[in-house]
Amino acid sequence: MSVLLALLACAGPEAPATPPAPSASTHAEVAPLATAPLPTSKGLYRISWLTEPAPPPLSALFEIEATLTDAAGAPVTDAKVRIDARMPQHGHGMATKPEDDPGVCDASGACSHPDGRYRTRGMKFHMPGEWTLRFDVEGPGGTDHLEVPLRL
Ligand SMILES: [Cu+2]
Repeated sequence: MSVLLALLACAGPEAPATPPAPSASTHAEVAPLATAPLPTSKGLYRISWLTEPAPPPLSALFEIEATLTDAAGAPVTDAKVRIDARMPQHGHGMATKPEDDPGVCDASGACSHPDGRYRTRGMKFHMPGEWTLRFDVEGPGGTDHLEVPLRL
């Protein structure tokens, strides 16, 4: 058994002796923003988000999953979250029309978002440069929004 454990331990990935060289990727500033919950403008909610794929590609479709909580960190399941992106310096938005997933809906048309997760499909950053990702929230605590600057 100890031999097997030793073999398994040896099979694990080894830590690189030197850190990888800085990537020349234009996405370098996007990925770290995707994990930490950020307070919305008025502080009513917190939003964390990730893109699929991550980091978001240039000139290809991607999706965003946002997790919405109240200021105390409890998931908000019955809000509406609209996600959009613009290039403020160019005065234009996306060329695609993103669709916000309605969530889980019952026969009466009432929808909810289990665990406070909201998904938007059909996003595309069609130009490199400065983008602003915007989340508009209509929830039980009121309306609020979050803007996140990104550079592609
Ligand atoms: Cu542009």
